[in-house]
Amino acid sequence: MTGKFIVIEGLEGAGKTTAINTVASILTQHNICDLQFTREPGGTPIAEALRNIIKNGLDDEPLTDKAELLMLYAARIQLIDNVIKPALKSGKWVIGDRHDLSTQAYQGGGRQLDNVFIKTLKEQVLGDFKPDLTLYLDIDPEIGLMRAASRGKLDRIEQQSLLFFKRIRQRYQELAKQDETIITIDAAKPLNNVIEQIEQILTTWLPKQVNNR
Ligand code: T5A
Repeated sequence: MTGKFIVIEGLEGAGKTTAINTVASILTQHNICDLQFTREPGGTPIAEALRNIIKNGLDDEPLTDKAELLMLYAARIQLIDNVIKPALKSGKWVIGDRHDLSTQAYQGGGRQLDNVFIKTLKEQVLGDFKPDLTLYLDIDPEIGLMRAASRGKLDRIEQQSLLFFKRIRQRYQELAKQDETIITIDAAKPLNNVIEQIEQILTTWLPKQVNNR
């Protein structure tokens, strides 16, 4: 019996932390208690070191957009091969704070890197590995960034322009429409409503997965 991989996606301040806790609590209520939590970029010592560079830079050396992209895939494959795949194989369910959809949205939409380049890299690095379910928390970047800013100092990516985040949201929305495993949640609603939306989605989705295990 292999586990399932559920990913939470969205802009900064979308409420991913609450969503992750909600998913974990619903899984536990369904007697799925062996959970592995991951975050991207990060989740292994090498991937965490890359996360630090991606979020904060290093010694004022400019980090190019292509180098950022390559680091994200390096971090991702470290995490997939060393943590996610072994966990799934052992029957654990994995709850991911971001995954490849972030790259499609941030580096493809936000940074406007060439989509063919990203697609080729993705295919070569990830093959056909993908989440079983992605919950995309859709939020206007002005609201999300305001929430994120209330926590204090902004990191390298959070300091980008509003236009950058608008492009990211647009790419997220486009990709969510094209893939039925990505479900959009209105994250502008109050937290209790966001929790209700997640409960409704999982209540429909989970029985099908558990029966297929
Ligand atoms: N990145 C990542 C890429 O560019 N490419 C990639 O491929 C990947 C994987 C990662 C950064 O790297 C980039 C994206 C990111 O810039 P991160 O810290 O993992 O950084 O991600 P962030 O999005 O920056 O994390 P945040 O903590 O900002 O977002 P969350 O987790 O969505 O926000 P959360 O849950 O902490 O909520 C923020 C605040 O808002 C409140 C919460 O209580 C909290 O105070 N809030 C609400 N308030 C009212 N109503 C609601 N519905 C609310 N939901 C949350």
